[in-house]
Order: sequence, then C-alpha cells, then structure tokens
Amino acid sequence: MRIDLVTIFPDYFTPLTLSLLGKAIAAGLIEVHVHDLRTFAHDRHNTVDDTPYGGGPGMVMGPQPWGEALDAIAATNKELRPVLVVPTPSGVVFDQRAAQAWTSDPWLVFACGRYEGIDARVAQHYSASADWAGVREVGIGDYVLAGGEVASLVLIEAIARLLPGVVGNEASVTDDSFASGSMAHLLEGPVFTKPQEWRGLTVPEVLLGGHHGQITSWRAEQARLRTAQMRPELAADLASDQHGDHQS
Ligand code: 6GU
Repeated sequence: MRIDLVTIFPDYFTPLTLSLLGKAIAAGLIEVHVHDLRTFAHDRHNTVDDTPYGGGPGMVMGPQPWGEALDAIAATNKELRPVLVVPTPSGVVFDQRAAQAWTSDPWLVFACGRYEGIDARVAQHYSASADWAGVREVGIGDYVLAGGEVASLVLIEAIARLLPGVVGNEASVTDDSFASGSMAHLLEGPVFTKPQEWRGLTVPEVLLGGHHGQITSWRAEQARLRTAQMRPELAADLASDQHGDHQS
C-alpha cells in the first residue's frame, strides 16, 4: 500500500518510522511519502489560508495549494488512482469495518487540514476527477482536534496493522475487540501473564488448567461482561442482532 500525506506540519509524521509501522515501511509493505503543503504556495510567506467567505471566526485553507499538491502527487503514478482521504470532525466516523475495507485500497492520500478546514471545492473537485478513485471525509470520534495530522496517524495505524505481514501474529489481529467473526462487536476481556500471584492478586484458576474448551467459554463470558459494563450500546446491538431485528 502507498500512503501520501499532505500537511503544513511534516514533523507530525516522524512516529511512522517507529515500531510496527516503521518495520512495515522498512520491509516495503507500506510506502509513505510526506509532503509540505507550503511548498505549493507561491507568495513570499507561503500562505495556505485566508479569511472565510461569509465571515466568521478563524481561517480556511485555500484551494490553490491543495490543487497543486494533489495533482503533483497523482501525476507520480499513472498506473494507480489514489483515494483522497480528508480527516475532518464533520466526516463519517471511521471504525474497524472501514479499516478492514480500506486495506484493499492500493493508494491513500491524506489531506491534513488545519484552522477551520479546507475550502469545500477541493473535496468536490477530486470527487468528480477521473484521475482519483474517490474522496472520503472521515472523523475518528465525537470531539474536535486541532488538525487532521493526529487523526491521519490513527487511521493509518488502524489500517496498516491489518495488512498481511505487518503484525507478526495473525491471530492477535483477528481476535481484537471489534474484529469480525464470532466475537464481532464484543470488547476483549482481561488478560494475564506471569507471575501467578502479584501483590496478593491471583490469575483466574480456569486459565491455569489447560482446558481449552473451558478457557474459550470463560473468555467469551468475560467479553460479554466487559461489553455490558463499558459499552452498553454495543451490548444492546448484539442482543438485537441475535433476535434478528436489526437494520440493513
Ligand atoms: Cl478527522 N479531525 C479533526 N480535526 N478533529 C477530529 C477528527 C478529525 N475526528 C474527530 N475529531
């Protein structure tokens, strides 16, 4: 998978060289290119923002540098059509299902907005462009961040760890909270390692016995309890799914 990021803060993306993602990049499983939006501005101060039409607080990122940056990126590979990802709190909320679906996209270009966002004609233009595979405006939750950079890191980590070969142990991906399969929509229960007793606290007996059937049922029950406690709305979805009365 190829990933391009356009930002006025390229340094936000140095963490991509660390850990899991860093290894995936080094191994050639993911190719990452970071672009400084300001290099596509032409005035003396490399201005990328201006006051909003209609008035109001803050500044809006103008379409000109975005258009030039995105066209230059698309022109680097005429074999593939990139998807334009625009992280924004006013987008559709990204979830594990989206992360899984996006692993099939060979090329994602992230447009990281700052200030009050990017002139709406940028998303409109690239939605209609035959050189692009579409535009996805996505948010990562119901709160507001200062810009799209941290959200892009979140999206990239969620997608990249699902790519074949990125996480060493395949099962650690398929057993996750929110993974599809028998445990879909359940949170993961508690986990334990050595020592068997720590500060007077012991490991549940069932995990020590080596009875795999009992361990599996215990874990399933713990997952249900944890979901009911932490995410009652997910537990309710699960109950209605089981009664066959859910939407779509
Ligand atoms: Cl994607 N961007 C910003 N700026 N804030 C957010 C967000 C994205 N998702 C939730 N809040």
